[in-house]
Amino acid sequence: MGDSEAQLPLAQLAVSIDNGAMANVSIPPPGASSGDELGWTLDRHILERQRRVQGATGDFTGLFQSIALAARVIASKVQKAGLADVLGATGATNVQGETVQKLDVLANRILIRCVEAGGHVCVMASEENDEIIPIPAGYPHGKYVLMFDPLDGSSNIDVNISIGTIFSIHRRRTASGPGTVEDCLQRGTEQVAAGYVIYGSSTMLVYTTGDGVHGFTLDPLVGEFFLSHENLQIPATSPTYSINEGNRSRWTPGVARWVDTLKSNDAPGGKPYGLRYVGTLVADFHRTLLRGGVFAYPGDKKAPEGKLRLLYEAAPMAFIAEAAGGAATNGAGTRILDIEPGQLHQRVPLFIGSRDEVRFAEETIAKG
Ligand code: FBP
Repeated sequence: MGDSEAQLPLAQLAVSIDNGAMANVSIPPPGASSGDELGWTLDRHILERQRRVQGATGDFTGLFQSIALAARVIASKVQKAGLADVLGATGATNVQGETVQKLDVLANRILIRCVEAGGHVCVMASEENDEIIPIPAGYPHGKYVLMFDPLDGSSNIDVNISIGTIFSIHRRRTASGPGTVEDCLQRGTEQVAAGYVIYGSSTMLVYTTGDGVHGFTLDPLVGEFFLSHENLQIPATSPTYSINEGNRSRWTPGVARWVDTLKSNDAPGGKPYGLRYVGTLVADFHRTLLRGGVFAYPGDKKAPEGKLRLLYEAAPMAFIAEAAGGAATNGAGTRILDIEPGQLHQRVPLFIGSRDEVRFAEETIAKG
């Protein structure tokens, strides 16, 4: 997929995704209710998109249905985590050097199992797997690449605070057969779609294909996601910042100056900002998407590249933020979506949220 295509509005991107032809298609206008008591299910929303794309193969729809199934299964495990033996650590450490939680492993297995046999992907990659995840022998290789953080916010699992799943979908680069790491190492601009699931007071799935960000809430009784937040837009400004202040001693002078400014009357708007920090990227980003503000996990003296992973944390969130009118950078003038990945699990500093708040961060930090 060339750069120019990555910037195409959804209608044309969807066509080019499925058959490379260009055609004008229309998606239900914002706010258009289904007009009946059912509302828009996630399935119907994706099918509407497919139905209106000439020559669509249904591959993208099939992949999305597998991801949504995995989200429902993981949600059912999370909701009764305290009753089932899924809390606590496994005792193992992952490629990131982090203690692996039982729910990390379970969520990882559920996602792989839900997607591997559908014939929609040629390869997968996960925060929990050192190497790429091949499609099992005997199963077809599809045209998409799926990368994910199966359980985001691991440190909050055992204390019943919101956690999530993050996913990123690309088109394969290699021609056919088993996918390779080359299919995974693509810039964020090349994403076909990205999304996350938040397991909180309710379970929501939020996704974009680059043109419009939509949120669906799971009705556990029906077992289906229903459209509840259509065409989400991040407010351009909002006096809320989100950062782990516990890392302050390791921050660069620029980052310290930025946070100190936000906590003073020199902050934009002349009043100190409010601090909100859950410690789960999905939850901190979801709040920022709905209410505005800025979330940051900067690089610091101990970890110059920060903590968050580019391919399955920062890039998918950046794709969503930009589709919602927001911004996402590394805090030093580089758009997250423009960063060329070199390794599967590479980290990147992340500043994400309201356009003007991210810009203010950049400008203040640059003063050093
Ligand atoms: P994982 O839980 O998937 O490893 O993600 C990392 C993460 O938990 C993010 O969700 C969150 O933003 C960050 O780390 C919190 O880090 P810290 O505890 O250092 O503030």
